[in-house]
This record gives sequence, C-alpha cells and structure tokens, in this order.
Amino acid sequence: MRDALLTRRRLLVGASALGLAACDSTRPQAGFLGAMERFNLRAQRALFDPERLAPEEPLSALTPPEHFPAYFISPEVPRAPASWALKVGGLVARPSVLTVEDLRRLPRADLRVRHHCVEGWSAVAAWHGVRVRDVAEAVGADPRAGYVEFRSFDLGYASSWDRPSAMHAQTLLAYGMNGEPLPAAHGAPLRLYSAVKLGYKMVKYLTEVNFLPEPTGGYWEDQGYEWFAGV
Ligand SMILES: Nc1nc2c(c(=O)[nH]1)N[C@H]1C(S)=C(S)[C@@H](COP(=O)(O)O)O[C@H]1N2
Ligand SMILES: [Mo]
Repeated sequence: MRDALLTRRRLLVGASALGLAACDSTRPQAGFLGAMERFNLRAQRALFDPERLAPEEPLSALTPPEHFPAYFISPEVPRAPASWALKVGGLVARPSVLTVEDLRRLPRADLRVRHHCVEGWSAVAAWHGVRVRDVAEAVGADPRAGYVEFRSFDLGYASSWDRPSAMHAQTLLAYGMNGEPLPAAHGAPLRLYSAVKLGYKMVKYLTEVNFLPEPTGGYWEDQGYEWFAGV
C-alpha cells in the first residue's frame, strides 16, 4: 500500500514537471498537453483521500478581513436580486429551491482553513455554512451523479467538481464569514468554500448546484486551468 502510494506520488511529480516543461515550450503541443492533463487528473483523483481532514488554522492566523483579497469577474461587485434562492437539481430525487433561511436550518459547519489562489496569494478566514454532503442528502442526490456543477450570477462564472471532493466534510455552501453574514465582495448570499480545492474552484454568488453524470467545464477550466485543482 505504502509502496503503491509512493509510486503514484512519484508519477504525479513527474507529470507536473513534464507539464511545466510543455508550458514553457513555444512549439504547439496541445495534443500532448491534453494527454498530460488527463494523466495528471487520474493521478490526482487516485491520490485524493475523502476522509483526510485539512488542518484548521489557529485564530492568530486569521487574515485581517480588510486584507483578504476579493475576486469577481464582473466589473462591479455582483449583487443578488431580492428574489434570490438557490436551485438544486440534476439527478436528484427532490429538485429544490432553497433560501439562505432554508440552508440555515440544516446542520451548521464552520471552517478556518487557508485559501490558496493560483495567482500566488493565500489568506485565512473563518467560514460558516452547510456541508454540500448534507444538501446532497436533503435533495436525494443520485449515486450515478459523479459530478457536481456550481453556477453563479457573476457573469456566468461556474465550476464543475468531482463528487468525492464536493462530499468532503470540509466542503461547504457558506453563508457566513468571520462571524458575519457573507459580505457581497466575498460571494453573498452564498458561496462554495472548501479545504480541498484551489480558490478558483470555490464558486461565489451561487445560483445553482447540479448533480450530474458527467463533468462540465468552468470559467478558468475552459481557459486551460486544471479541472481537478486539488490543494
Ligand atoms: N463567481 C465567482 N466566483 C469566484 C471567482 C469569481 O471571479 N467569480 N473567483 C475565484 C477565485 S480565482 C478565487 S481565488 C476566489 C476568491 O475568493 P474571495 O474573493 O473571497 O477571496 O473566488 C473564486 N470564485
Ligand atoms: Mo484565484
């Protein structure tokens, strides 16, 4: 078991190194990169441990809220319409439309883990919400839905996740940050927050969560960023 894991880790490192070399090259190698991305994806999925919890950060590690960067692709901070509610659909027994009040009635979970953005910054906040796995149970998500798609009202920003990462105990639909309702700059009224993915997978300004049999793309994923993007 240990040997198998080490071998897989070595393969992953090798794949990343080759991937980087291919990126630096000026020769067109799209086909090769596609194959490497597929290889890297298989390796990352094999390495992902759905039971392993990321360490919580101490209170002293909290980033002063005014220094926590805020990203959105819209030219202005996206604002939810007064009629906002989350649609949960796809392969589910009970397609649902949920308000934040509905979500607050489900078991609450809190997380204080580091946020990693591919642009090179990281920051820490406390996040409050409901586990995606509890929402999946509430709507009766079909086991054949191996993927979960998250969509937003921020110019259609979206991302598609593998089900094990979405069902991880540290993957939340967050309605709160640092003990307050989620600020507009950070995705109000509801965003995805997780200890197991890079920043761009954590869709803010959520409108829809869909349980699907196939992966879909995403805003950055469609521009060549890694689809799995595990931390
Ligand atoms: N709707 C939406 N979600 C998004 C983004 C975005 O532009 N729009 N940016 C992503 C990126 S790249 C990061 S690092 C985090 C940033 O979250 P923050 O603004 O709370 O720091 O949100 C992610 N989710
Ligand atoms: Mo990011």
